[in-house]
Formats: sequence, C-alpha cells, structure tokens
Amino acid sequence: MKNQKKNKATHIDKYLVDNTNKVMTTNDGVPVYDNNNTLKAGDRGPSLQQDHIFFDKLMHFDRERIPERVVHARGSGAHGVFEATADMSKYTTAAFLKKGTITPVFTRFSTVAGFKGSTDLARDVRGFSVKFYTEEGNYDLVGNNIPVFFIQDAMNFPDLVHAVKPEPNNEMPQAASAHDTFWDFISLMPESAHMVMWAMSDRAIPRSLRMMEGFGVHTFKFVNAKGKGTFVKFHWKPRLGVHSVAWNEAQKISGFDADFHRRDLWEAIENGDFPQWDLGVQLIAEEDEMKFSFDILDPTKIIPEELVPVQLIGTMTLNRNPENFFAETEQSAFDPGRLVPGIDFSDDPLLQGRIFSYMDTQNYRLGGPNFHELPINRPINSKHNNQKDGFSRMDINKGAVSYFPNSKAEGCPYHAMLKGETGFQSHRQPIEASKVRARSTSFADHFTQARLFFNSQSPEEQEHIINAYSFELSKVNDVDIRKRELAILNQIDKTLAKKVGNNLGLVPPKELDALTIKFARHNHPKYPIKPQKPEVETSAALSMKVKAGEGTIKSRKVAFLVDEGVSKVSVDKMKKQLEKEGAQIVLIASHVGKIMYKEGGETEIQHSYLTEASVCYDAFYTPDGDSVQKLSDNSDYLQFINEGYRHCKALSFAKGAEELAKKSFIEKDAGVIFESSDNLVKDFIHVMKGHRVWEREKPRKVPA
Ligand code: HDE
Repeated sequence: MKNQKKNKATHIDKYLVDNTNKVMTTNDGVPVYDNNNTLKAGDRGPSLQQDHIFFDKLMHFDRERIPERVVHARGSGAHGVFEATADMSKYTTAAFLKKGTITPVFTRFSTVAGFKGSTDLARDVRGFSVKFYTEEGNYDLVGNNIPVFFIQDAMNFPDLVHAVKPEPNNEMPQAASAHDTFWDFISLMPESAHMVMWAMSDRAIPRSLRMMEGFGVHTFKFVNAKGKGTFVKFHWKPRLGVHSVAWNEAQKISGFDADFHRRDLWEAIENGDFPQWDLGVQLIAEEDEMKFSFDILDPTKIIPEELVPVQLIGTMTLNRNPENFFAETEQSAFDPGRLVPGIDFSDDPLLQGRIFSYMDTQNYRLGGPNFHELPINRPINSKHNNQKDGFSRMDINKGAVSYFPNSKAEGCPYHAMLKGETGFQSHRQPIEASKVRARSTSFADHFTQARLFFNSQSPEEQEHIINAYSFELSKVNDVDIRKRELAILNQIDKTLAKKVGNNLGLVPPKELDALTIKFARHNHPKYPIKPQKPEVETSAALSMKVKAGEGTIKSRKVAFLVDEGVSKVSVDKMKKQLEKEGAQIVLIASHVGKIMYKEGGETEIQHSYLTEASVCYDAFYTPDGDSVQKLSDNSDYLQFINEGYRHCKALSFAKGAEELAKKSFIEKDAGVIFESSDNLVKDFIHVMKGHRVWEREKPRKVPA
C-alpha cells in the first residue's frame, strides 16, 4: 500500500512516450533529416508541393486545438489513490468501498464560467471531479466545492450558463458573474438564492484547491446486496482545512499569477506535500425520505450536519502530477452517469438531466464515441462489448461476431446474469406517476436555507458576503435588476439587504418583484408559499472560521523579506521551526542571484520584490541584519508588509527589524509578532494556524 501512495506508476504509464536519445521522425516513424528548412526549388526559390515532411508537421499543428468544455473549461488535474477505511457493506456493494481497498483516481478541479485560459482566482464555483478506476469499472463523482446548485431542474442549465458566461454581443466580462445578464437571470429565479449566497461568500475564492471541500451536491443512492437502497450525500473534507483568500487579494493574484491555484497544486505534489481529503457520507434511510422540512431531492438544499452527521469512509491522496496536460487533464472525461454496482441515481431532476449531457458533450469535444479508449479514460479492467468502429478506434476486436445473442462466439461477451454473476443493476424503485412537466411544491421554499447559511457565518464572513453582493450588483448597469435582487435579499435577511442597499444607494423593496413572482409561478402557481419551520437556525459546518492555533501550517508559503547583509542566525532560527511544521520558506530580496549574509557566506535568492507580490504568500517574516537599513528605503518591501497586513496575514519581525513596522501602517495586534514583546517563533506559528486574523478588519480600517 505504501508504494501505491507514493507517486508510482499507474495503468496509463504504458502509453508514455519518452524522446530521450531518439531520432526525430514523422508521424509514420520516418526519420527526419532536417527539421528547419522546407523543401524549395533552390535556396531562394518557392517551396515545393511534394514536401510531405512539412505537410505532416503542419497538418498536425493545424488541428491541435479541440473545443474547450462549455463549462468548467479551466481546470487542473492530478493522479492519486483512494483508500476505503470503513465497512459500508450494510449499505452498498460497491467493491471500491470495501474496507482496505485501494483504488487509483484521477481528480480534476475547475472554475465554471471562465474560458480555458482565464484566471484561477475568479469569484466562481469550483468543480471537484474524481474518477475512481475501480475493479468494477470507472466511477465518476463529479461534484463542486459548494453543496447546492443555482437551479433545480436541468432544463434551466443552458440558460444559467448563457447568463453567466460573457455576454454574447461583446464577449465581456471574462470569468466573472458581475454583469447584467447573470443578475437578470438570478433575480428572476429565486430558487438560486441559496447557491448565490455561497457564491458571494469566500467559498468562491479558495486559498488553494487543496483547501476546499467537495460535495456530490445531489442525493444519490447506495444499494446493498439485498437490493435495499439508502440515500447518500457525498462530502470531501480536506485535511488542510477549508480556507479562502480575501476578494481584494483574489483580484490582485489574478494579475500577479493567473495560474495561482494550478501552480499551488502542482508544486505541492512535486514537493511531496500530497493533498488529502476524507470522503464522508450522510446516509438517509429510504423510510426517512420525507422527514425533513426540505426535500432531499432538491439540489438547492443541504442536509445540515446537525441532522445527519457526516461519516468518514475513506481517504483520497493526490500524489502524482500528469505527464502531459492535454493527454490527461484536457482529455479526461467525467460523467455523473458513470456508476458502478452499488451506487445509483436519485430522482433529483437536476441530476437526471446531467445523465445525458456529459456523454453528449464528450462525444463532441473528444471527437466521437471512442473517447473511452483514451488512456486517461480507460477503465483498469478490460472492456468487452459489441460496440465497434467510429472515428479513431484503437481497440482491435477479434472475430466475426459483434452482436448478441450469438452462437458463433459462444454467446460472448455474455451478460453477467446469464452466469449468475453480479453486474450493474438499477435500484428496483417502485414508481407510479403521470407524465408531467412540473415541479414539486416541496421544492418551493427558496430562502430558509439561504438564511441558514448567512446566519451560520462569522461577522467577518457576513461582511465579506455583503461586500461581494455590493461589488457584483454595482457592476450591474440596470437599476431594475439591482432592485429585484435586493428584494430577494430582503426575504433572506433584512440587515443583509439594508447594507447591500446602502452600498447601492437603494432602499430594498419589501416584497419580491412582480416579475420574479411571475416567473416563479411557472413552477409553483401559488408562489410564494409558506415555508416549513426549519430544524436548525445555524450550522457550524457552514463557516470556514478557524481559531488561531487550530489549523495547520503544512505547505503554507512564508516570505522571508531579506536583502544584502541579512543575519543568517535570524533567518535560520525561524526557518528551522517553520520547516519542522511543514511550511515552505521563500527568501525574497531586491535582486535574484546570490546575497551575502551578515556573518559571511552566501545564499541563493530565487525571487525578488520585482517578481513577487505579497498576495501570493500566507505570512511574512523580516529577520535582523544589515538588510534592515536597506529595506527601510525600499518601497516595494513596505508594500509587501502593508498589503500583508491589509489582507489580515501574520507578520513577524526580528528585534532589529521592528522599526520597519513603524514605517508602515501596521498597528500591533495579535497577528503582528515582535521578537521583543512576543514569543517570536511560537506565536507566529500559532497565528498562522488560524489562517488569517480576520478580526483585524474590525472596525473596517483595513480594506481586504
Ligand atoms: Fe456539470 N457539466 N452540468 N455540473 N459539471 C459539465 O461536461 C451539466 C452540474 C460539473 O472536470 C460538462 O464534460 C448540466 C452540477 C463539473 O471535466 C457538461 C447540469 C454539478 C464539471 C455539464 C450540470 C456539476 C462539469 C461540460 C445541470 C455539481 C467538470 C464539460 C443539469 C454537482 C468536469 C463536460 C471535468 C462539466 C452539464 C450541473 C459539476 C456540459 C446539464 C449540479 C465538476 O456536460
């Protein structure tokens, strides 16, 4: 097991191509003599049409791009393993969930709205897709980092996406929901209220892909050996905790390093800091389907953890970066319809629509029905059926028989049931219904859980939500749209609506807008309905707030702000302890290359104040030495610590460097550690463990 946890070979390694010591060839394997010059009639003459070597090269180049994903285009992937740690046999026959089983996985994280080349730090939902290569075929858990969704029925999905994507006339804005069409749609769809609240929270600007939760969103079903179903909700809980950046920081990171999340994931894995998540489940007996104040089939609702606790059943470790982005991450195809025996759909109408869409889009995006044969999508067990031909077929199926039933191939490939073997069997769920285009009234309460989310946030988190709504709605030009959304906010929380209203110069309307009601009545003729009393008013799991000392600093990036003549003793003292706790130390000086220590000797500097920005670091330390004098005149240094302070990060100063803090607008607080008055290393680590000193924002002196 240990070996599998290290970044070792996977089933796709047999497809790797290594060019070391190999002669260049055409795609047909013909050695290329000269790759610099086209074939010409004389060295100054025109190119010849018989240059098959050139055509071979250009033909491939001209076709190198494939359509990007219509949503979730921007993504980053990694390989890993999943280890099942609990006995789930009472609920599911899924072989990969048998305690102790280790299954290879490929995971892809993504933003939703932006194009493939857009920034990682957009305010957006993050996709969290996991492909389990199980012994019983591939199982895809295609989730998000937010446990609910904007809409309840798949029919609205293209409209939602058209509304949030850049506007079709001028293709603006990129990777942003802060524009008229998104809020127009949203303000007419009150069912989106809960999800929008999450999207306006700091959950939509994660510190790292490694520090996000993942959710299956829909309710699914486990099915056991007796055919009994149990409703299940999936959760991924990150071992590094759930953390965000501040919005002001996110916007700046987008400029300094648009690949911030991709780089962070890549580097962590290269450094051996393998990110881990525990897989959790909430299990609901079939008999309890209707027992809550909300409908468990409604994807705009969570099941509060206070009502159904999350049980941890396994751990995923990502331990290997892809060798080739296109071949693996880009060509990976996820599909919530890819199930294994023991797991089934529920009747959630959003999930039902997804079952068609993924297969369909992959057929288009990956150029035909043989995308299953691409190495990244191949199951680890072999596939046997009578599907054949199609563009770029790779398997060479033997024999004359490609139909069933047959006698000529002894009935093979045979149905599992014919030989008494188990295969995928749908849960035998009794259904008695009429065909209707309609929505259940049990889906009609749109605001209770939005309120639950808002009420569960810390005061700082609430403030961030208010700012996010204010930011987004200020970017909306149509005042009627702003008012409509304010009316929705007023149904959720009066103070929230009032504060956002103040920022927009508007008084929130008391009642929902007539247009919002008109559209909501398409689904619920008597809208708005009287909601049921919720079971809980707050839920601790919904807040990301951690206290100082609670979390971990493993793999956190700490900038040591140095220059020529820095004290080695002062650097090493801090470095040793931070590295012991797993942090990454980066020395930043006014130039790259070598600098001299005060005590003599040199050290290598990879990053300078010119190339780096405070927003890409978690905490800052200014050591002693002759460097202090130099830094006191360096405005880029002062910008680093001022900004770090504004973004509520931990800052520490060795004794001789404390005067530098006085030159900035830093005020001493629990997150500013001075060697003369505090326990320098211990207190610094303690504060970093709390992620941020968000309290520093109160009263709102620091804009973050
Ligand atoms: Fe997706 N979604 N989606 N989605 N989705 C796609 O499939 C779709 C929804 C999610 O890393 C597409 O291969 C419909 C919910 C992720 O490659 C497409 C509906 C959730 C990814 C598609 C939804 C998701 C996708 C685009 C409403 C969270 C990226 C490319 C019924 C549970 C997968 C592709 C990856 C991708 C359709 C709603 C998550 C078009 C029709 C809810 C993480 O098929």
